[in-house]
Amino acid sequence: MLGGNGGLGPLGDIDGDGNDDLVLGSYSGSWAANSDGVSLLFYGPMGAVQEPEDADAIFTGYGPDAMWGLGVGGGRDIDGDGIKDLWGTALGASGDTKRAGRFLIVSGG
Ligand SMILES: [Ca+2]
Ligand SMILES: [Ca+2]
Repeated sequence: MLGGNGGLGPLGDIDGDGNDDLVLGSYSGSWAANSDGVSLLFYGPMGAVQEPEDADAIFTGYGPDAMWGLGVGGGRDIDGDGIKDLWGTALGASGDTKRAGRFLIVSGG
């Protein structure tokens, strides 16, 4: 089960197939490995009910207590390649002891 803490973001058409896509983030709950966090990407078209197991891509691994998935979204071409991108925050990830956090961009396509 995904935790109740996280983001939900419409992406527009991130893979260029003409169907809108969706990203769901959660930084708590069993899918999020405690507070490491997880984001699930679903390519459209989608049914009325989407299970986490149905995700087309799962993003994890930004470190213990990274809280990846707290904020997720997309729908804009951030890197200028003409394809909409996905973004997310990992507030607890920093790679150092200051825990500065990271803003991550996943290129669409
Ligand atoms: Ca799409
Ligand atoms: Ca792009």
